Amino acid sequence: MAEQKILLRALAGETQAVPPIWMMRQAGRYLPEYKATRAQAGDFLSLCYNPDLAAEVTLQPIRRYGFDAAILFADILLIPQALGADLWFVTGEGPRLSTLTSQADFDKLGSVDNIHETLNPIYETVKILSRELPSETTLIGFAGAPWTVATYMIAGRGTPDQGPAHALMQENPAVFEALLARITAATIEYLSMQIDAGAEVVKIFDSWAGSLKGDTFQKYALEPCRQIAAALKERHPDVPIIGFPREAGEKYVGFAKATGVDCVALDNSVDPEWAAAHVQVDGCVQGNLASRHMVTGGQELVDDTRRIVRAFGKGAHIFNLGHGITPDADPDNVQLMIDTVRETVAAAE
Ligand code: 1CP
Repeated sequence: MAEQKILLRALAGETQAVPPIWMMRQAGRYLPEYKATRAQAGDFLSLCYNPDLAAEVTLQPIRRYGFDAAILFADILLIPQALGADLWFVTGEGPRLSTLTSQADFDKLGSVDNIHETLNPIYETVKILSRELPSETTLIGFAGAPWTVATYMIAGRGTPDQGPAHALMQENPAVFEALLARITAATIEYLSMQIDAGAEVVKIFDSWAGSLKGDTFQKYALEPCRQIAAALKERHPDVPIIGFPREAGEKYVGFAKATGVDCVALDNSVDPEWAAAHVQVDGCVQGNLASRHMVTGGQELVDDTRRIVRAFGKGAHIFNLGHGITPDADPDNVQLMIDTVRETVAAAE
């Protein structure tokens, strides 16, 4: 049997001399080759739904940097669109969707059985990637977590405090919970199809988990993630799952055990030594370099990278940023990060 890929070994709990490396949003506007392919596609959604071009932009950062994992190029907002919400992107501003604030709005959503009509091109992209990726590179599929996806569906756009979603949770809990259940069911089918098409790992992005306080975190971040993980593990027991309850703070502790995910991705607000002691004790962790270093570079990038590699070096770790790389990042700083990870390990030996 071929030796297992290094990212899969980390997810299985193995401590490695050099941690596998990839980067959230590694395909994106900081890369000139991405901008060129996106221009060829026309707009962002046309790029997502064009399997050849979506595979191409997924491969670009692998060719440039040799990352240990490729993440499927798509977006978490394709699920709302597949459920019948209108979705468009306003240049320079971000996504816009039809809003969902009442039972009548909820009743207009389509059924989970019909999502694949919209999402078939995404499975096609996964198939192309599993043929074309280098044999040592792991293919990661993904979806948004139900709460994060719901925040966009309810407000119709990104919001700084997820206010409209919190309001619906208070004012109409029945509709709010029905929406979360519909997204949860759709996400299970979507990720399962990605796995059937060749995704070797899946990641669940709960970018707005941090705004769920008290028992709402348990009900609307942890529980949906547990349901998705349980359903996927039943169908695909060998496929590892990465959970990312961003800004969960102390609630990162025990998250992997409570949900059944194999790895917890950490944002950059948590201290790496603290996370090694309290989160990594349960298994693999991913993260947690601040994305701003990809813009500013220099000695601070080197120092923080070294600190993270050392803090997590005694357990299973996937080196990554704490959030996505931003369009103003300098591609040379990404190379500096990769070189620093490898040199730090060599220096410690
Ligand atoms: O063409 C462009 O540059 C548009 C920017 C862009 C990109 C590159 C968007 C719009 N989505 C993506 C791709 C994307 N989105 C990936 C691809 C794979 C990779 O990482 O390389 C992934 C995994 C996502 C996930 C995603 N989309 C999240 C979760 C992760 C996170 O960043 O917190 C979220 C919240 C979205 C929604 C979204 N899509 C795009 C934007 C600008 C946003 C955020 C909108 C907002 O909150 O205002």
